Amino acid sequence: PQSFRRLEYRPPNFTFGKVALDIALDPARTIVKSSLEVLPGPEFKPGEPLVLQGQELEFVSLRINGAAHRHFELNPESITIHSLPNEGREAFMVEIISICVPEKNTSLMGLYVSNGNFFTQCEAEGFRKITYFLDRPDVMARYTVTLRARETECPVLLSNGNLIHKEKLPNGWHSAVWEDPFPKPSYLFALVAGKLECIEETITTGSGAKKLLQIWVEPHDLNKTRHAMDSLIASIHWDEKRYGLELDLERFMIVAVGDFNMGAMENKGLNIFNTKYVLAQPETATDADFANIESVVGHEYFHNWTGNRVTCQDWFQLSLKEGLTVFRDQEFSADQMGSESGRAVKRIEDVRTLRQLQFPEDAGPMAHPIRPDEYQEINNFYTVTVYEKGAEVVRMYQTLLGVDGFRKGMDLYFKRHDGQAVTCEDFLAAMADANGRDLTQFKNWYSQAGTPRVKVEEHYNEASKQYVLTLTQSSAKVNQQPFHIPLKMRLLTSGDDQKEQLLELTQEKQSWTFENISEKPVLSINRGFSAPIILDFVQDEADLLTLFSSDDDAFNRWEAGQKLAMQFILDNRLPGAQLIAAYRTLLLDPDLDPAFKELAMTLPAEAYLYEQCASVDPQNIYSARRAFRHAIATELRMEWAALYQQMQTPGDFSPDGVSAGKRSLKNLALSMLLDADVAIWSAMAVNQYQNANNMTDRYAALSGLVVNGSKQAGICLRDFYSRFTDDALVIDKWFALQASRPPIAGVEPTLVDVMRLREHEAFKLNNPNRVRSVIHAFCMGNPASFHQADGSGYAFWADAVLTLDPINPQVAARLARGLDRWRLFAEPYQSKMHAALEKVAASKTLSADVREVISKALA
Ligand code: BAL
Ligand code: ZN
Repeated sequence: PQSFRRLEYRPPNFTFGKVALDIALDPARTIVKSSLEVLPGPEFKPGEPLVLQGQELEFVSLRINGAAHRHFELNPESITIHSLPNEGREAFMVEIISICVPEKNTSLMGLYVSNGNFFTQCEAEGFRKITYFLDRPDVMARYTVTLRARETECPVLLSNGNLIHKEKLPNGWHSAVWEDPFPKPSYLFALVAGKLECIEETITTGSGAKKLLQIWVEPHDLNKTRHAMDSLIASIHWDEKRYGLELDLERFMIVAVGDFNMGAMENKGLNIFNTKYVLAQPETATDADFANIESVVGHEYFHNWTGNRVTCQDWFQLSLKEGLTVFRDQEFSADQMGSESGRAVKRIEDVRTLRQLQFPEDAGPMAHPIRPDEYQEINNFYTVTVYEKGAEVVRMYQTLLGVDGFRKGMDLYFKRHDGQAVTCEDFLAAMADANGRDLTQFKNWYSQAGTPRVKVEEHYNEASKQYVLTLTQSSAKVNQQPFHIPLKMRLLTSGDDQKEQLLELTQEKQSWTFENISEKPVLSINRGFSAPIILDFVQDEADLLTLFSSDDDAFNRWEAGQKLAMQFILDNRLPGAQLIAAYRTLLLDPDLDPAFKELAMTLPAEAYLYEQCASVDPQNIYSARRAFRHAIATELRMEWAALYQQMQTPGDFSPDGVSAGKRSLKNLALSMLLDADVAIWSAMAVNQYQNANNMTDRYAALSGLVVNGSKQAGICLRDFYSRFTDDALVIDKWFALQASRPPIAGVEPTLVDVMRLREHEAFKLNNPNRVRSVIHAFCMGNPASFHQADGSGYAFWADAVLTLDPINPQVAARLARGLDRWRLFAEPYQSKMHAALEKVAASKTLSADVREVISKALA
């Protein structure tokens, strides 16, 4: 297989000025006429041919400067054009006509049909499936797009930028012309056509300009768009206020589509979204859905500056836009929480995601730096490392430079690079130069994979009242250079006189001496998770209990609780009286945010526990975690029962952070009560299921019944399906809940259910959301049911990867990641996983996407 290497980057030999596309839309035969103004590029050499990428296209004709041109070769993935006018020294026009077949396109890259409407997805390399092109992010051009279609089938015709012309054509066709005033790379191109309707609003931005905002959906979904519109408006205001960045187009559109590989896509002025991240109303969307919509709408909108106005030189730089934009959306969502404790809740959730998903990736066969050096298929590098760890790296700049210093760096970044395609070094240089800081060592975060470990040693001298802290960093991989690690810390003493400080660990080993420390302090370190590291710090239970009950840093308070629970579970111990008392105190504390309590009482995920083990026995971990949880459920049942009543949110539903936090604690209480005694508490859960005025409560009740094997589960599941049969996103939840059910004694294995769900009339292999709700949910989100000693889960996985690959390589490759950590598992799991991987590897027809993932897992 071909590998692409970062250091082999060469600037393009040609580039484009103006691009005019004329697209006659037909599901079976879309004709694309592309007129390209070709100019010498930065690496121009006279006489070199022009090579344009193109995939799955039927070539029709080529003209240069108006005349038919015969000097070209066609390959499956490109066209090479020779004998260019004047050897290509001056601008010339290339006109190519080609045909593609949207209705046959199940990969959902390029132009495709979903529910009768046309959509595109071009990032990273989908544009080449629409027309022949220099399909690389450092070729930025100005686009004019003419869309033609039958008016009855496609009354709505959308593309990037501003609508400049509409016209009726003969034979029931019509056309629309869109012009995007900003040069852009091809990955930001989009078109949408079909039977859609929108809600719209006009807003005035900081400079006084009026902007038209639209959210386009299928007509029956119009009543579920308000929250996305509110989120968009909030995002626009936030980016102005926090970064001084204004919307630059007259019109900004979001379109929802039910068939989509990713969450959403930031095409210039025409964001295309998975319906999952647009559609919400209280009856059909959970609090998590509302929060995700706000965050994804923000994320795509923020890309308009961090990604679109300043884009990536090449795909190795992906984290330049993604890490930065995730950081921005995290900060936006945190601000929307409206309080310090709300911000902390958001931070804990983000770190939890990082540690559950990114830490395993960084320790497994697909580990890569946030800026990878090599890839076979770029689609495989839209990873939690590039996104979430990338965001942590951006956050560390802010920690080191301060919020104001970070803003100065951002200002300089835009001043220098607006309209350019740049690199991660350019971002680092802007941060360094704007603040007069040498950030040379910080570059290691971009080039070294693996989660760094920091060992903590403390020495308190009673006589001299000195406290010495020694930190030693070690990297996960050999031959790595020390990282520049910002660690927020505070010494907690009864005198409360020590302030929070920022330590910068830059050497392998460093010590800090603190004077006049009146008593042996309790160390609170890596506060707010200021660096994405693993702390090797053996803190005794008494200190952890102190932190859990009184650390003023909410993140570390939560962290202490997680560490305590983790130690107990890994030692297969049940919580003792002291820990139960600490939990009780926390639950009864009237000043604590309910959302925080819910996080503090939620145990570390199995995936995170696995990473703490030298050899994983998944069933042992599952049983130990379950027993620990059952003890908390039982011993605190009076508190859970009281909280269940106290946390009711009567009245109209509101998805705000405070109400959502109350619901989350109430529903945790319900789930604990069901865990304590399903026979007693099922009636209350059924009552909540039947009378809920919102999906959060209805779904939580249903989930509690299913997960705990209640006798009422079946009837409620059937009721749920019939209530929501016509709502695809809710039916996804119905599928996902059953595929995520853990093993229950006396109930048939979840895999049997999953096999049945795969045969269900509403299951569709072509729809990524539906596939993810069954297959990915089972294989990647249900460890205790998936990891069976007989290997049945792994055999199912192999079969699913092989079935999905020819339909949609991206969806298949995600699933293929499911056995990444096979070497970490004990026998018999390890051998059975290996056999499943070998089975997939033996296929002769794997996509490049799946081939890369499987071969790296086996390497
Ligand atoms: N650029 C791909 C989708 C996203 O990260 O916004
Ligand atoms: Zn993004």
